[in-house]
Parts: sequence; structure tokens; C-alpha cells
Amino acid sequence: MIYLDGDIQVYENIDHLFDLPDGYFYAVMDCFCEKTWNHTPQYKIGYCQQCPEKNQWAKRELGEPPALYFNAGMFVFEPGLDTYEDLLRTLKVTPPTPFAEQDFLNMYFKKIYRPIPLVYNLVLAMLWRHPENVELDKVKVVHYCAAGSKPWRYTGKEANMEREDIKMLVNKWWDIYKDGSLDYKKPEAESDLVSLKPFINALTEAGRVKYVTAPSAA
Ligand SMILES: [Mn+2]
Ligand SMILES: [Zn+2]
Repeated sequence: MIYLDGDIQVYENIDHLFDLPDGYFYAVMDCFCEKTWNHTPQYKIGYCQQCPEKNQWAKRELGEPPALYFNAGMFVFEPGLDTYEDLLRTLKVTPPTPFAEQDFLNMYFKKIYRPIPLVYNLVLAMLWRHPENVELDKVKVVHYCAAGSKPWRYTGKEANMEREDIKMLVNKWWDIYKDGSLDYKKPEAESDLVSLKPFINALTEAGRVKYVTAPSAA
């Protein structure tokens, strides 16, 4: 499964990610440089995993460097009922943290996390925090996560939002949004519908879903 946040746009085919070896959790490494990170020890000492050599982790005072930390707006993982049960069990005994589900997923999948190139989830702050790591023309997936960057309420007034690359990416979002040829079209004949039956049967068998057909007008 490839999970994508609602503030993400995919500009090129990424189906090849489905072929990555099983058993790992794949995602793009996050950047710790924006102010939203000021609760973390990384931010306090100016350490970012995107350029670990620049401001090095003070091992003597702080102990081992922190595990690699991903942005959870996009990830590749094969879900399963065992993982699901265990996630819920673990969640019940895990105190909440500032980055909610992202912190939780990072903690839970720490040992099987494998970073993938940032072209699969361009966190916008990378454009001004680590421009040397970004090849904008190669980016396939854009995550409109920086403050003020959501295309549907973009004003260009917030910090960094007047940048040409940001304006270009916001326009790109609207080009896709307005392109009617990409709109979902309802299948015309009943036979064109993908049959959900095997899927529902499998879930019912696993005891997860009590399936009741909704009235056709629902
Ligand atoms: Mn997001
Ligand atoms: Zn950074």
C-alpha cells in the first residue's frame, strides 16, 4: 500500500514502489529545521538528519544520535491484521507526543524503517533549508506541508511563500485540479464496476467487517 496525505500531489507514476522488498516500512526522511520542531533536542542544537555533518550530534552530552525519522505524509507498507492489532495495543499504552501519529509510527516502525529518495515526498521546507539536496525537476511527489503552502488557501504572504519555486508548485496543483480529463468518471454499465465481493468476503472471514449492503440511494 502507498499511503498519501490529502495535501500531497503525485506528478509522476510511482507504481514501481510496490515492487520494493517486503517486510520494511519505506518513507522519506523529514527535516528538523522549521520552527514547528522547536520541542525537539534536534532543533535546539541545530541538528538535522538532512545534513548530519553540518551541525554534528554532540554524542558525549546527548548520547547516541536519534534514529532516522520519516515524514509520515507518504509511506509504503504492506498492512496486515497482526500489525493492526499490535498498533492498537501499543497506541493504548503510548503517551501522546507533539507530532501525534507521525511520532507514533516512527517509534513503532523504527527497526524496519528504510529511507527512500526525497523525490517521493518533497517536504517543501527542503527547498530553502537544504536546496543542495533537492533536484526539483526530478521530484515526483509534492507535499504541501509548509506553513501557508496549502494551495486552496494560498495567499503568498507567509514566510517563503513568495518564492518562485513555491508559486510554480502551487500553480501545478491547480493545473491538475482543474484538468477535467483527470476527473473520476463513474462507470456507465454495472459490469464495469470492480467487484468488491472477494474483498468483503476476505475481511468478513477475518472477522473485521460486519457488512450490510446500503440502500442504493444512500
Ligand atoms: Mn500533510
Ligand atoms: Zn533540515
